[in-house]
Amino acid sequence: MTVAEGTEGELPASVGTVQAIDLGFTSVPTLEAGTNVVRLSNKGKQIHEIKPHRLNRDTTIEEVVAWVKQPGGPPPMRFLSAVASNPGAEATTEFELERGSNYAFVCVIPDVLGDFQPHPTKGMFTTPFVID
Ligand SMILES: [Cu+2]
Repeated sequence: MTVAEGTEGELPASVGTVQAIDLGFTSVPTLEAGTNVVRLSNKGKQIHEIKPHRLNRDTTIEEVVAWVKQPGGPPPMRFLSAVASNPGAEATTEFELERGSNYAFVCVIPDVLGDFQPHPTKGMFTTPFVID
């Protein structure tokens, strides 16, 4: 698809920005229970995404990464939304967070500049966080 003309729009207002690099996240805003709009800023050289995941109770990020690498059985998490962005670009995604639940941002894009393994296997996830 080629967009030949039109006016540039603005992204929706966000509570903050998650910055993506090759291959990790360098900043995550403070989030609260309820609706959150978060901006993804891709400073890497390949496409990245933010997928906020709600982790099942007592699930570790290592279990999430293992499941992404080789899915089998019920997933230990549920993703809430997703948005991807090309290098140098930005995008937003909106999702709901619940008090007391455990979350992490994960990018499951394959490493197209490397061995095509999903990015979480290279460390592209955030430390899980609980919403107070
Ligand atoms: Cu990525």
